[in-house]
Amino acid sequence: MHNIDSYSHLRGESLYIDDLNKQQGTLYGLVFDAPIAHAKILKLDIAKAEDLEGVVKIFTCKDIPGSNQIGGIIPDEPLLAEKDIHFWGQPIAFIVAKSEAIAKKARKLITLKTEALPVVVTAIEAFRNRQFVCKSRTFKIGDTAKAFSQCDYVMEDSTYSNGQEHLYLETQGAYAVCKENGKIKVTSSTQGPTQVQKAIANVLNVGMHQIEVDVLRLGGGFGGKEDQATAWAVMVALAAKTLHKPIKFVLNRHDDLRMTGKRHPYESTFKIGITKDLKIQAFEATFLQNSGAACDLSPAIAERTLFHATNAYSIKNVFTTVHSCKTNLPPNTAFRGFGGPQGMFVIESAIAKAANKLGVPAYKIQEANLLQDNDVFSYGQVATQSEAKNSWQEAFKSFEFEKAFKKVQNFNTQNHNFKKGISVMPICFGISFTNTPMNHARALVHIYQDGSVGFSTGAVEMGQGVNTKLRQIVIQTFGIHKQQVSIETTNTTRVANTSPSAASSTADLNGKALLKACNKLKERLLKVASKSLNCAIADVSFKNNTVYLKKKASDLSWEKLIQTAFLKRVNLSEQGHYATPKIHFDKNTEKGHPFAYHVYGTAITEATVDCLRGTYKIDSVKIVHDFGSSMNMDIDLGQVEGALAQGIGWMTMEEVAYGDDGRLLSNALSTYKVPDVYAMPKIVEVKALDTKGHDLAILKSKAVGEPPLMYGIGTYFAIQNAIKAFNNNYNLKFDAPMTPEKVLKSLYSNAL
Ligand code: LUZ
Ligand code: MOS
Repeated sequence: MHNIDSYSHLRGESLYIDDLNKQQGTLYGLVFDAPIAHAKILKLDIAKAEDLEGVVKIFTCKDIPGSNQIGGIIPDEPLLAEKDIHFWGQPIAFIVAKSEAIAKKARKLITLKTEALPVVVTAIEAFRNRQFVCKSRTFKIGDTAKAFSQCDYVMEDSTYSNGQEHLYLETQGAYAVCKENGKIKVTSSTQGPTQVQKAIANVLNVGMHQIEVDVLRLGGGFGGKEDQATAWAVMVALAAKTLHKPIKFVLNRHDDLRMTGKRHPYESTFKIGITKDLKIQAFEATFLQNSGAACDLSPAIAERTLFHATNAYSIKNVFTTVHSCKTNLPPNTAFRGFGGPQGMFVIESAIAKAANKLGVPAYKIQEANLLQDNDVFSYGQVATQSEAKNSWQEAFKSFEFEKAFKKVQNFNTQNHNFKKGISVMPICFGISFTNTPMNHARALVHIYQDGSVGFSTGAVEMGQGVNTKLRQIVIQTFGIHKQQVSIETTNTTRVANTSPSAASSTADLNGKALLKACNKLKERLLKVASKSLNCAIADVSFKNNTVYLKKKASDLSWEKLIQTAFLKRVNLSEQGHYATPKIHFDKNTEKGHPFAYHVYGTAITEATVDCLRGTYKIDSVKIVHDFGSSMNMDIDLGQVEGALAQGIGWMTMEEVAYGDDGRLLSNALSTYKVPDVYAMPKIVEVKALDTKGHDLAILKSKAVGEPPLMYGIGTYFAIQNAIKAFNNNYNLKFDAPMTPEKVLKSLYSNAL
């Protein structure tokens, strides 16, 4: 089935916050933010700005009726700064005016006197100062010290991976309107409607029942709207409540880039121990996460780094620690992969380092250590239905790896100014929120008298196609036409207490809740049908809008059946609740079974480096991916290709840059390069691994949002291998992104 949004997307008819019908009298918001990264506020003067014709009110922390606090995990993040500024772009005041233009003028009239404090922008500096946003964590298994002493080779090095800007096409925004009796409705571009509802209630000091949050769809999220859509929604709600007026606020791109956090940069060190037969006996890593100025989702992201620190490998002795370092950057946040990619880059770097030392291709080491059933992860979960070897072998076979590897070697002996590199990147990604209590969802289904169906879940559509998958579930269960089924907006008054649409789990959690609701209705309707047709329930089924009797169409149509049920006063509405079974995790022992299942796959990447210029082309990425039993290959392929592009961007070109003063330098698309169609590999091939799928995946169709991003890591090592082929004296560096500047330097580093 096509993505149900493709029709309106293509015609420009899909609605976003900026397209909503505005009520008469709508006012416009704009944030006045900190023009300095770390300081004491001496004096904030809004008088002149407030006097400007058309300015209605300027809100500061003093205008907050409840708690000036929007921190999700830890309450360490004020909505509007009070006495101190902790990052450049931190919201200080919220201007409400009759037009955006007036609000912009007013912003220039606000003056701020500050006393500058020392600015920390790197994780290492914060680490040395012992500045953290939360507790450090360690996962360990076996005895690394003992294992290292028994290894033939032990290597250590450090790595860096930079942040990444989400660059959702739709910037952050929200629209608030007043309803009767003090209630407020906020339409928000958020992945987490309940989170927004809760934060608004807290800041306004009202119950959550006073606040309705509605989400139609997002123009992209990628994690950037899991936590960080909240502030703007709270601001418009605060203004609406105070002024009894509708308030709209959509950030312009510059403001959005400056004020919001990004993927966490990581500075890491590793130590890897390996034996002559290429077995990785021990692995240690210390991850310094650049968390920014507030906690946000950093602890959960740090945790996922540890969960994925050994990627798709079985390593018996592991000791990994992560420190969430507090810096004066905007709070860094969720981004597709959620700390997993940062962890995987380090183990892949360690393997590349070991391979270089041993004089073997990295794939030999990777291959010798792939995860098998009954292997134990450092966090205690036992691997089952591991597809690490299967996807690896399938990729080698289908894409003729040995041949391709030799071809690259031949090319390199015959060419001097161009060199090719090839790499293999296996992935293993755990599916579930690592915070076990978040793994549940609900759905609400109404069958109307005419047989059409409307349903709601907690899932937020952000381009990933979840609405299409959900609609498929209803269509399949009732055996009706797709035109008869529509999905409603995500709304906190219809489906409450939702987890954010995140962790690749949205279709699994909401889909399973929906399936349960549909099955309850179906059971009821089968009874009605069996009575009408005077036959056993077991003989009845629904297909092609018709009730089937023992595989033959009866003359009872779906519509007639629904009418009959309605007249018999059968309940045609139902809700479903799903909580992932089997999962648990103990944060004291750091052991458990946090993931419903893992997603696997293997990517083979080839790149060509222009050794005069330092530029490169990704020739091909060929992937065998574990979709389980895909319920929608069109959508799933789109997810794999999109995630790959985003992974390649992170690894090769997207360079988030802050000055030493904490100011964002890469503050526009002229200074921040995202992959475009020319940056994509000339060839992208994706082959589905043939498996039975997993029972805890929706209709056995595995989660697909995040895992394929990590195929992009292969690009780094393909380019690095090409550099090695050109420059014998090159000392491997693990410093992502691998920009052409860095490639050029590496090509000629240590040259005589
Ligand atoms: N969000 C979250 C996530 O709150 N917990 C997670 O485990 C997670 N994983 C991936 C992406 N977002
Ligand atoms: Mo996320 S990184 O919001 O799944």
